[in-house]
Amino acid sequence: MDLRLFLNLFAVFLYSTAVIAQSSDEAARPGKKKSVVFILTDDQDQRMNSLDHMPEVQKLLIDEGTWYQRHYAPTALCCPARVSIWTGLHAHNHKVTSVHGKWGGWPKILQQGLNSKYLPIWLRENGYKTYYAGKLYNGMSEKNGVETTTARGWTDAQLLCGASTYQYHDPPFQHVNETNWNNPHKINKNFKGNYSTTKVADFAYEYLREAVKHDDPFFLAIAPITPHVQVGKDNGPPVPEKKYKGTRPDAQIPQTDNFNPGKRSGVNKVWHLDRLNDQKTKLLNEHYQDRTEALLSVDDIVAQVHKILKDNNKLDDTYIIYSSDNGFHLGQHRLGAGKKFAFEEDTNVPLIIRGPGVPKGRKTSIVTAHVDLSPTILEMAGMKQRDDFDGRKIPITDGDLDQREKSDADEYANVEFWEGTSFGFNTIQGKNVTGKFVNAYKSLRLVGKSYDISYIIHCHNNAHELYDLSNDRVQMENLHPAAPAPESEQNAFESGTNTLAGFPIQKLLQRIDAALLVLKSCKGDEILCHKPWAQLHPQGNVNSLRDAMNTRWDEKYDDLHSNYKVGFTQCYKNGKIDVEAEGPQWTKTGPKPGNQNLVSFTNENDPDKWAVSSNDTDVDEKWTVGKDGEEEGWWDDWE
Ligand SMILES: *[C@@H]1O[C@H](CO)[C@@H](O)[C@H](O)[C@H]1NC(C)=O
Ligand SMILES: *[C@@H]1O[C@H](CO)[C@@H](O)[C@H](O)[C@H]1NC(C)=O
Ligand SMILES: *[C@@H]1O[C@H](CO)[C@@H](O)[C@H](O)[C@H]1NC(C)=O
Ligand SMILES: *[C@@H]1O[C@H](CO)[C@@H](O)[C@H](O)[C@H]1NC(C)=O
Ligand SMILES: [Ca+2]
Repeated sequence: MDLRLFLNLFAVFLYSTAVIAQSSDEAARPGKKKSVVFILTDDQDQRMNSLDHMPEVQKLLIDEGTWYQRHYAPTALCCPARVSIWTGLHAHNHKVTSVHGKWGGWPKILQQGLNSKYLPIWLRENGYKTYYAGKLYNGMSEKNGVETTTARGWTDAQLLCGASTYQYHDPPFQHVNETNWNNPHKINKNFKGNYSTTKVADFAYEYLREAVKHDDPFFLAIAPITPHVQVGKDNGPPVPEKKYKGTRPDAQIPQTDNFNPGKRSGVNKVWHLDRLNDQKTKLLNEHYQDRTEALLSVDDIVAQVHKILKDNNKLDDTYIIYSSDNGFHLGQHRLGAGKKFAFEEDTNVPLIIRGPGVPKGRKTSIVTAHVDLSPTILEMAGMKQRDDFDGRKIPITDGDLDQREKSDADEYANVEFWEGTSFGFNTIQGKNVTGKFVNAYKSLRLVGKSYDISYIIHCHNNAHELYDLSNDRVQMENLHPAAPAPESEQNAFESGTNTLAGFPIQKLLQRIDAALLVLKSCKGDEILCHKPWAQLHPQGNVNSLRDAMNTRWDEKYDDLHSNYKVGFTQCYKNGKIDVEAEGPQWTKTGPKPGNQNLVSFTNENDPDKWAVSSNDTDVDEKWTVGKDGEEEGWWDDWE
């Protein structure tokens, strides 16, 4: 199988917000060092309703805390997403774009200096005890030198490391503590007979029981591989714990309009996919059941963590955060099992927070993203924000949530992706699809008072997607003027849908393209990732899409758009960040011309031609399958 990597640019999510001082409730005031337990699952969806099948999450977190229903993974892939979580940086700034090779995984993290610039290091400086149990990053294997240099910053950690990280039985851990970051223990492969999720849980409970004995504040991360597919040997869906196997025979992929739809959707290869046959949808549904059953072991963790905190009178003093590194799709848009797309299934992930001052049973639709988690945890620890953070603290009190919800100017999430993707589960015109394809893109989620928009620009063919999620929650109708259409039919725009939320689509596109231009280049305090309009209108009189749509700005955006379009001049199938190939950039002083000779859009109906029509080969790419088994694909797009 062709293992060259693609760059997937997942849109980074940003939101512009009015500069309103956040009212700090007691619980969140700097100076109070609260403890935090962070439960991070791997590839858990929100859009396929996985949380509905987790009764303890419902009872102890959703009913007792706040559910952030529009929380996004800025890059829908384990390693880039996790680095964004732990550093507060978008992938275009931390530069870890892949799970392996030259572009991602452990070696890249070390090379970028990120092992000494992430959350546990900062928390320790503030007197925290820091603990980790489970999978931290990808590629923490012997091959990549993890036995000499491992993760810093943990008081004590049991990290899933090495070739069998994604095996549900006999999990391998590396024991790390504060004295051995530079000469850690070897990976212990002898947890024979143990089930990965319960072993992670066991280590975590040990840490928690130790931590609650002391007055020191603590941070504990619990990161099982659940419900990631099993990789290495017996590749396939996640393996539920024995006691849960077969207990959820009725769990079913939600039958949304985008589930194996009769009509085509998306762009490029996705547009060309054949509808899945019954045998394949049955496999996907079995996969869904395995995910559901595997997640019950995580549900147990939620219950036990809650119990330990409660028994030790720490519940009122400790936040519990629950999230997943990226989402997952199973059959939506005719895709197989996987992630990496800008579709909501892949990018919109669970985030629930409970703890001191956090409203109970509240559901909020404010847009938040993984880059916001480290800022939020620093706030919980009573620490100052860092200048280079791309994210910002999430409101966790009624007052702050009200304020953010009221603001019309708080609307962005930016998703980006480098790398490629495969379609091994699919056929096109009856033929199996082999190989990996360019899947680099930039995308924007934009949510305001009366609009809910998703906008995606792919490298391949310069294809654009534009969805009105208020009417089309599952992204079936591409409203872009150049959207593909079935032969001899017109696309939605051509057949008369030329407004979105009342805005003329042509004018809307100029504005959101400009916002994305800013966001794809945003950086810490220099170019705020949540205030694109402030860059575009330094006079300060435009704070939202609605403001920017005012006809008085038509000429400005006509002009800007004719000179600076978001796009790519060359596509890569791997994680290479080639700024020169990423079109114009935004800088502190305004737009910077890039090569405008963008890969041109062709609505190519011949899939064979289509597959080779852009220059999608990176000649540098010599990467081959790793020995640690992490890279071996399973059916479609499992990484
Ligand atoms: C760290 O691990 C080593 C090796 O087991 C052990 O000797 C040492 O006591 C541990 N240090 C702490 C602080 O737990
Ligand atoms: C791990 O396996 C050992 C040996 O079979 C067993 O004694 C122990 O209870 C298991 N631990 C967990 C958490 O399953
Ligand atoms: C296509 O893929 C299916 C499923 O993996 C396989 O059974 C079949 O043999 C393949 N067909 C060809 C022509 O390779
Ligand atoms: C494709 O890329 C190769 C290698 O970089 C380059 O030599 C070639 O000119 C490119 N072709 C096109 C059509 O851009
Ligand atoms: Ca993942």
